[in-house]
Amino acid sequence: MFKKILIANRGEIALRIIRACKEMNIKTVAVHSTADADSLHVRFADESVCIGPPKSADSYLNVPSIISAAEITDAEAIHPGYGFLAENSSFAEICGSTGIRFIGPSPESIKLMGDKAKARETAKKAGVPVLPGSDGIVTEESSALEIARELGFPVIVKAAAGGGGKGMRVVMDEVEFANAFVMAQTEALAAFSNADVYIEKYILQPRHIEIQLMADEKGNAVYLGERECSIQRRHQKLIEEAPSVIVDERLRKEMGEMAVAIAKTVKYRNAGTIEFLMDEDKKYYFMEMNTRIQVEHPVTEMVTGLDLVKEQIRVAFGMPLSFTQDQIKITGHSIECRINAEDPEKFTPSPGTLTTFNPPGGLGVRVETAAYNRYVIPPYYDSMIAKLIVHAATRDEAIMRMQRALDEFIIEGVKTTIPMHKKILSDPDFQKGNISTKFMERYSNPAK
Ligand code: MV4
Repeated sequence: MFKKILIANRGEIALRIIRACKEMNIKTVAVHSTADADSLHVRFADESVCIGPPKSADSYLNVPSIISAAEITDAEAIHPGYGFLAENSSFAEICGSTGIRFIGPSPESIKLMGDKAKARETAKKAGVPVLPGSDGIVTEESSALEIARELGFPVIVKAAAGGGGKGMRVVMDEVEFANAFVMAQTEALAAFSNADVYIEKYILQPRHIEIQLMADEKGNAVYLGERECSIQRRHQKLIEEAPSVIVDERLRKEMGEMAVAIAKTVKYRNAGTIEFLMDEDKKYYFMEMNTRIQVEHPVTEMVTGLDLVKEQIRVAFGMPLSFTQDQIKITGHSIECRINAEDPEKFTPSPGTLTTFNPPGGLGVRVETAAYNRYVIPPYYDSMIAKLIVHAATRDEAIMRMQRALDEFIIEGVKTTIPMHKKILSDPDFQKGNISTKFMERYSNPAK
């Protein structure tokens, strides 16, 4: 096994990875910006290296500094966590060429799935349903309009280099099309230096359901069930759960096998997620693949009893998967609330000092955080300060447990999303499982 791993991240995910390493007897190297010198990930790692000033571009995204840090500490592998360099194919390639194992998929897989138009073609080739849409990218406005007419409105124009909601334009009718198409191209060029866009039929009230995958270098790939991630706002997920109320045993197997087919088609390795959109008739369509460990991975861990980060490290070392498909059983129900330090009305970040930080506990409660009493939230990074995860026998019990845990979670000094989570958890539609990606819109606008 690896003797030493460098963690190219900060916050709760850096701690999560350090914990997995400790339990595997692997030494850890933390990297940090000057703003994070007093962070728990620095404190709990065996060694630490300061890699630059506060701004992410100068520190957590500073590839030469991170590679140098790995070289001077003799780290054999780098775990990128999520965000920052996790889906940067050049970084994965540089790791490889400097003899450092990147704990994740190959640079080729990252690059392929980073191009959402190519990812769509790959899914199609694997026999996975995709939404009716263009064959690859469309450059000419006239042919784009022709395709949109054939699909029938509404349609959505998406940036090939986008994902996660950036560079998308929904077009409700023909009158808006030409303008929206050019706007999408212009936005894509500005945001990603790549104007490529493609077109899909637009689903009005989809659910977002994703399948967790794990694959090794020997060609084994398994699915670990689904996560329901429909409760989101401005393309930021707020609550995730496993399993989804809408997915039964048969559908889980079918979607799982579809996800595995994509993994096998591209010889995928390590952790990955296939995102699907599901319509009101429970028809599902491939949307994107995420080539990283995700924020919401704990809900899958809670219902499978598996440690996904340890498994990532094992397969990156070249070991085979430690479980087979028929050993994976979904037990009970898990919910995660992302606790952000932000003004819940204005959606603006709320940095500052946590004058009180009292996380909940008790049976079936898990808190993933790097915050502590008197911790100062720096203004440079994202606003998530904790993930609160519960596990219980049933969804109803998990909801009750989450409500109890949210009541115990006392954070003072900054505004947080805890009150918003309490409202969602007590919403009759949420409790019935009657949710879609439009839930938060209807929620903040009772007229809908
Ligand atoms: C869609 C869609 C409806 N129809 N594509 C948003 C993020 C990006 N990954 C793709 N997204 C969507 N693509 C078609 N053909 C609706 C969304 C969408 C969405 C998807 C998942 C979760 C939240 C969402 C919020 C708004 C729009």
